[in-house]
Amino acid sequence: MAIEKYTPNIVNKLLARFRVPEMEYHFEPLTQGLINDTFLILHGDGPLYILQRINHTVFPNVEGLMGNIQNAFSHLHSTSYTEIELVPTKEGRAFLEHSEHGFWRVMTYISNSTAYDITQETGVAKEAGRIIGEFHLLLKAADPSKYVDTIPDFHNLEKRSLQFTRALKKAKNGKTDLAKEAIAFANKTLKKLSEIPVTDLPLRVCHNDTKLNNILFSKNGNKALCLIDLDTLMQGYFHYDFGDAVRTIANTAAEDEQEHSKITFNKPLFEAFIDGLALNKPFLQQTELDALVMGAILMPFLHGLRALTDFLNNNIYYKVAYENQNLDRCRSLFNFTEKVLCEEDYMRKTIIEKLAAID
Ligand code: GN1
Ligand code: MG
Repeated sequence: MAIEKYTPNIVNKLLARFRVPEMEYHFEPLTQGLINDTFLILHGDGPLYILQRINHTVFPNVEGLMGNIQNAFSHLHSTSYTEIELVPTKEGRAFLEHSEHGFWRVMTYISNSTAYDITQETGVAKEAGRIIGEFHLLLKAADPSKYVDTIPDFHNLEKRSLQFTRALKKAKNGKTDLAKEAIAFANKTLKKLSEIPVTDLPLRVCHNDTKLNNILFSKNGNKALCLIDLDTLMQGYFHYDFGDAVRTIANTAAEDEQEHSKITFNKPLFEAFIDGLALNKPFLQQTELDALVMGAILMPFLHGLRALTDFLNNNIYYKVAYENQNLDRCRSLFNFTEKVLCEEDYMRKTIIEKLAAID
């Protein structure tokens, strides 16, 4: 159901099923996410918790998903990484399964924190790189095979391509006409990407959704604190996390920006991001370094392709604010992909300069 349907009464009743002190709470819906329903829980002026309904259609294995998060939390201890805690239900479980309202969890809110959808600040970009590096460094010890696939083939281009082709076959002419240019770009880029050989990459526990607004920063001082939204935490390759970060850090426009002249590949932000990553580089192997440029192309393209597929499927996956929003997202993401494609040599050079010199 739409997020507005959760009345204060329902939210309070759900919250009361968790081990939180009994007092007066009020809440604010947080509407940035496209999948889950999220509420900030406050007491007076102070935000204390995040209460979230896990979208069970998108994430059928909630038990496995929560197990992944608990497992990862056991590795994410460091003085330079802020820990988020899961608040258990009164029965001691990591999540609540409610007969009417579905699956819910509660996490502690990190006080004086903030997140950015986009940034112009190289300091923010550098910190984003540092914290993603730290996240991977800490999870280096984790065994990927112990993590369930919360969404199988999430970043598998071949599977995403099949879903796209299927949607294309079923879509009405009006839709395919409107998306004509995007469809042509999708076909051309799918061919190009399938020709790039990628071999011998180590499987890691990845976040798989490392867009900038999934990084918490301190409100004053712009220190990156930690990564949030760990639903897609599962096996993956490092270039997924790299590419998804680049798509939202080196691009200073919104994901669904309709004015394409505002979409740019910003070199100072890209370089700052790599500088931050370099602070924690010991976890990266040569084959992974070699795949980074491909990751920076793959991820915006893959997201654009998914948005296009959902547009053709009549918006069955992502929340949309208006009918053609998925097409706008796709066009914007494809436009950024084109701009990234022009910077292949520059990215390769920068990566070698800043990351490859093992000292
Ligand atoms: C979805 O709901 P949110 O914003 O956390 C999507 C991500 C995309 C994002 C669009 C499970 O995440 O892959 O990056 O929308 N998550 C899933 O930016 O599909
Ligand atoms: Mg997410």
